[in-house]
Amino acid sequence: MARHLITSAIPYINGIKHLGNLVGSQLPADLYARYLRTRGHEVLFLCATDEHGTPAEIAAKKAGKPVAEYCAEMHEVQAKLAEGFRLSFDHFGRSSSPQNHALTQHFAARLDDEGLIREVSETQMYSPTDGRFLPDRYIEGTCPNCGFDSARGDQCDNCTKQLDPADLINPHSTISGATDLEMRETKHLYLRQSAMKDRLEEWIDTREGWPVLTTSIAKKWLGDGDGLQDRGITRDLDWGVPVMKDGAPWPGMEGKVFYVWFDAPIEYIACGAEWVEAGKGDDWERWWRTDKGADDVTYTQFMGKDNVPFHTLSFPATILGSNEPWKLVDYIKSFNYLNYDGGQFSTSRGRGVFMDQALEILPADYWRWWLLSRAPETSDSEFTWEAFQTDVNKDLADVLGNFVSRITKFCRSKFGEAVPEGGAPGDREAALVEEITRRTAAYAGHMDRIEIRRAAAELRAIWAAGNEYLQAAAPWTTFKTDPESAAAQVRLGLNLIALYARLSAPFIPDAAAAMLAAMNAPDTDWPDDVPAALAALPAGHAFTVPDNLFTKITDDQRAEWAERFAGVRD
Ligand code: B3M
Ligand code: ZN
Repeated sequence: MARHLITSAIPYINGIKHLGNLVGSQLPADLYARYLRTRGHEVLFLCATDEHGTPAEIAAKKAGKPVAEYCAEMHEVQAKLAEGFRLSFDHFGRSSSPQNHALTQHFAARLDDEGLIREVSETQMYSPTDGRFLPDRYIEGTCPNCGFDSARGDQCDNCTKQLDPADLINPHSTISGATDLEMRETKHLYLRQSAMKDRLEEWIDTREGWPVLTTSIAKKWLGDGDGLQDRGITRDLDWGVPVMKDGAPWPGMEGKVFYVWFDAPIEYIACGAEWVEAGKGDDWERWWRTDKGADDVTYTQFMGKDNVPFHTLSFPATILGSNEPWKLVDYIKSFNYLNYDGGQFSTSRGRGVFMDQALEILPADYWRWWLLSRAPETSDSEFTWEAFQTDVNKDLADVLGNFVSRITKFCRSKFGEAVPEGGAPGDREAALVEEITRRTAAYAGHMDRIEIRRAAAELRAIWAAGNEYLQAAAPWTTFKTDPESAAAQVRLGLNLIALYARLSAPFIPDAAAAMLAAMNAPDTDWPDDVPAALAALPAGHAFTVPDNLFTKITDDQRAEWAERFAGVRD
């Protein structure tokens, strides 16, 4: 038994996430956590909402609520949706927690004591009307290059030229529309990442077996010479972790907060403390401090590819720079993007299916299965309603659901609702047991290596093997001439259902629970000995016929949903 710490990238607070976000971090992290638990490992699986920064402030303003209140509400909304998708976090924390405030300030102080923080003076656009400095993307104006009238302060979307807010003609604040903008001087703290280039490079070079997607992105940013820039870790905002040191305002930094990307990864650790505070655990340091037992923990992070630089460079720089024995990540599983029906999911335009909408139309297992079995691991992948309908109907309804339904109903009609006795397994049964044993080992191998699509393909093959067996053995025919042999066939089939439930639970936990309940087989442990597991339910063991596990998606539903989610979400 090993100890596994798992974190998923923490979703932004400013709105409900779409299915592309879900499959890029939280869902695969949950799959892995569930799998490791069934293997008997000790798992701590943490996630949280990422609550600071300008987007949170703006979203709160739009909702007409104080930002703290908005975040508290949205946290609850996201927590409910996570439950709906059966994300089995040990704790779902908040980056705005007192624990994260304290830890973020602690890390900044440590970095300062190590000589890794410097103060930088810069000029930035200030809006007296808004009473704040404006981040580049909240300034718009006319592009000096092409004349496009809605160019952003960082870039013109029309001609793609990179811009500086000061370049814009007639700039205005996109928050208030104010045009009386002025350049003002402001001071910020910078983390001297450049001074840590060698340590970071050495650390990354010693990471073994990382996915190419992860290391190539890290290497690119480490780059040649100017790759690793010093990074501003403070902002002129109201909402965030105040820049303080040793409980007092940081001289010269009054009224400022830490940059959201500085405090967000620290929340992974703080979330452990929140988990203890919530009474769910009693010692978070044995997961997070290598001097307190965490050196035998394996730490795996899940995230979309756009978050990789922050996890391979910025956050490790914070940890290494602190010179304290915090646990560093062992393996980073990163994902490409899931596209939506010929384009991209878009939060701003409401294009695609969002977590709340998904659960309104179908149970979590349908989504979990499809998203995971098509996870964008080696390249971007695409959600289409046709593919979704085809896969759900075939894999879940025709293969798995149908197997469970046929075998239980046939048994009930001929032998009653108990595992039948009599007969003995023959060659066909032996061949099936051999195949399932071999495939279960392959499946476990993929799950151990977090090869999600391959794991799903193997699981699908395991389900299909049962169906093919049933088709070939045809107990309904056998029964007419040889009821004893039919009894042996049905006995194996019923045992397969219990085995399927245990193997499938990480992907489709609700269906798996329904299968186990119907089989009256509460054992959720991993079947280490497959042949033994396939004989575990003895003759006479009572079961019930479960309700249909999955309902097929009709063409009408498919057409209706395709239309409903193509448009703009209000
Ligand atoms: N909130 C971005 C995202 O949700 C960001 C991740 C933070 S991980 C520490 O993709
Ligand atoms: Zn332009």
